[in-house]
Amino acid sequence: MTASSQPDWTQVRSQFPALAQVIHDRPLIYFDNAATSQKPNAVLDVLQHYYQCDNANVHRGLHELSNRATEAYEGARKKIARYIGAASEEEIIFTRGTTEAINLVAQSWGRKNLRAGDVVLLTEMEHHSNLVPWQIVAEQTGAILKHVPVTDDGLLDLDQLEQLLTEEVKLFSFVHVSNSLGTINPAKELCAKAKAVGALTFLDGAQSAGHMPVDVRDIGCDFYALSGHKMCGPTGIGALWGKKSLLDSMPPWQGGGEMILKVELTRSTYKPVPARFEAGTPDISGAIVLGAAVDYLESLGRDQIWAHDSELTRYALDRLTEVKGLRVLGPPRGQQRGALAAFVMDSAHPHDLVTFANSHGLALRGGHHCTQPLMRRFRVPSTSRASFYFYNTKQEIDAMIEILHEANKFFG
Ligand code: C6P
Repeated sequence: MTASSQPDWTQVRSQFPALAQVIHDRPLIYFDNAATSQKPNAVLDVLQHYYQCDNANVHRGLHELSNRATEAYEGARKKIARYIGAASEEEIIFTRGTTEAINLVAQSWGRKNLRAGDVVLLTEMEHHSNLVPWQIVAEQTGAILKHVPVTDDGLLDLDQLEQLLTEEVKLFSFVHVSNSLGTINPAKELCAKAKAVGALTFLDGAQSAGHMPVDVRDIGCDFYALSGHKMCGPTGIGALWGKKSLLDSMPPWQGGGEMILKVELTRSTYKPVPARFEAGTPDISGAIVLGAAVDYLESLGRDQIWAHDSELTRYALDRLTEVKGLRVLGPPRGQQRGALAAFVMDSAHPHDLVTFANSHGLALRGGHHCTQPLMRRFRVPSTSRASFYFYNTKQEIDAMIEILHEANKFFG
């Protein structure tokens, strides 16, 4: 495969056993990829191999299995570092996912550095996992939370951002790709603006890491978080990336085995990063399998995945205009957006629509998508969301459009 050529997507799809199912007498159409992606055989095989052959605790044993597990676990850290353009694998901390990565920084960096009156700047389009951890640390420290508003087109209001980015802002934490609107925020530009007032930046990469090329050093952020399960890896594993100098300056947020140098009855000293932030037995198999998912995505090509996802999304947005009474939230057609379309339909409540879709073998997500303030901003209780990945097809989108026409008839 050359840099510009595309993989054989039909063949790629055949590597995902979960997609070959029949649901309610129809072939499964899995359009809930923003919630979690399906897993290819190449990834599932690594999970099975690990437990069949290499299962042992890491960093502790001097026996063969432990050495193998440790090598594979630390190897996965290297793969993730390379995947997002980190300067070194020491900058990668394994977490349960994006949520835990944000909580780690809020409780470690936040509790150490935030003082009463300091501002943590967020946006109205954040997932709850980039709102609630800051609410908790704001209560603990007296820091103030401010939010960049969202325009009717689902974009960040950059004029307002200029007003909000004052020297009181110590951290600007924002989502790279919105899970509810599909908006792609101009991360590099926003990080440069934040840096100009001396603020650190945290980029929530839950919806970007698996879909588009990401280079954290080029973007210029200070922290980046990802969730393995949204990028062909397992649930329960993700990663926090942070600049080494910052991570070095941060205290541990959880204590236990493996993160210490020396323990006395009343005090302890801690290992350097990343071990300092990985207390207890980690999700060893999860990390190793996430490494396999990264290998898999790289074998397809990051640019190729992004081009294909974008093509599917453009096609879906065009075809959704044919459905009567349907309104898509987020950036207007023609603007680049993440691989999803969230919409409301005049004829049916999102929960009824998603239930109807399920009875036709179509997996959509209905709800507030953990962005309640954003739903309030757009005056909708919830939306239906179709989210795509590289193994989806235009034929599946055509089938979704037919199901939505049928839903219009059914709900009248
Ligand atoms: N969004 C969705 O269906 P975790 O749960 O830690 O893996 O990811 C949290 C998270 C953080 N930020 C963004 C932008 C996200 O989309 C998510 C997860 C899922 O949209 C589940 S609510």
